[in-house]
Amino acid sequence: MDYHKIAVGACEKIEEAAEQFCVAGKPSECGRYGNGHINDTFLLCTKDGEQDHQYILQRMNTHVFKDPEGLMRNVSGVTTYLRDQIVKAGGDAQRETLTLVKTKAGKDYYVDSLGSWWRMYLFITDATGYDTVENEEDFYQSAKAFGHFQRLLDQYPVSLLTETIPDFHNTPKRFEAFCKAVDRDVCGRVGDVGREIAFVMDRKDEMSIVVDKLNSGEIPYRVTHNDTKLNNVLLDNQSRQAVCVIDLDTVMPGTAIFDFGDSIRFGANTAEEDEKNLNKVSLSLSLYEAYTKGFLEGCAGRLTDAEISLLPWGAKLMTLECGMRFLTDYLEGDKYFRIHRPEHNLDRARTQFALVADMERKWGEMKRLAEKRYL
Ligand code: ADP
Ligand code: GN1
Ligand code: MG
Repeated sequence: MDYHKIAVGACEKIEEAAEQFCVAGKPSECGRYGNGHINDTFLLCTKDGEQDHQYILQRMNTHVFKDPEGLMRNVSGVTTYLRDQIVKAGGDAQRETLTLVKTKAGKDYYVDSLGSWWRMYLFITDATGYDTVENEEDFYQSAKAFGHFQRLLDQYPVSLLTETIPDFHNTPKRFEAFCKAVDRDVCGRVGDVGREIAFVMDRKDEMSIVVDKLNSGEIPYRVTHNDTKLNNVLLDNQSRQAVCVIDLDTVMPGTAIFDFGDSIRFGANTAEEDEKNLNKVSLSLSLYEAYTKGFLEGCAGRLTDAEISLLPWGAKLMTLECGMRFLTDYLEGDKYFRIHRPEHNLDRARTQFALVADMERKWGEMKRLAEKRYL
């Protein structure tokens, strides 16, 4: 088994970890996989005689997720519940939801000798998570899948869910954390980002627009995904239909408006999340419309009028919030999001703010398209 192909440092104990799980046959290959910003993800291939098998092995990020045990309880509870529903609907549960692979000790995770937490999923074959939208139809399919995901969890008992990251999408609290990072300026970077800081400050009165409505009960808390990036849904390689919503670490009570908004932030941007040339950044209204249609279809009439009218705010606030989070991380020394170059988080923050500015220019149209009745 060739483990030295694997980047060292982050995952010294990968071999030890891989051996703990109940896989078919013997490991034959293992390498980094995907483009997530949080966990260390590996594709593990095994050989059982002539038969090849594939698994996703992940070292969980316990700096980000401080209660990994509660998180794994969530993932196990949610995937078991989804599996039942998929089976009842005559679907293929091994493809349409994540399946945890148990350890030889019968657990859902393994803590290695250095204290890192590991888990394993069956690899969903013949499907891809895209980092950019290749066509409108794909984006529409992803929207249907995220809407449908939320509908499937409509009756999931909220009391079973741990809040894996408290105040994850509490935009005013994210703003407070941002202000604190600016005040403390631990890396001495504030001087270089005056324009970006001013951009955020100019919008401080908007931060609580959605959270206030949740708190007042004008819009409902629902069991939501909370990280609805395009690469967190896998599309079938042949049919290009959505197969499975993945990355369930942030399934928690939240608002449908933010699940909608985070997808727009990532997928309806005409540029990549870390594009340096800001002239390439804009909101594609046709992608926005395709996603709105698919999401409302996936939710199958469950969204209230109040939620539908706030969808544009979901898009704007998720983009602003994510920009603040990237900039906060930049100011604090890049401790949260994985970066691949020195100013990566700053570049990411700038694209988010450029996208917010374009949404402001297109606000009237965004509102009109959200209110259009698609169902
Ligand atoms: P992160 O939290 O770091 O984003 P993810 O759980 O989203 O981690 O996994 C990273 C990537 O690995 C995904 O974007 C996807 O491409 C791939 N992936 C994760 N789980 C599976 C799976 N069960 N089958 C196939 N690919 C997967
Ligand atoms: C992270 O894990 P990943 O790469 O799907 C982050 C999201 C951000 C996103 C920005 C747990 O998502 O909240 O919107 O990066 N996930 C967590 O790309 O913080
Ligand atoms: Mg992910």
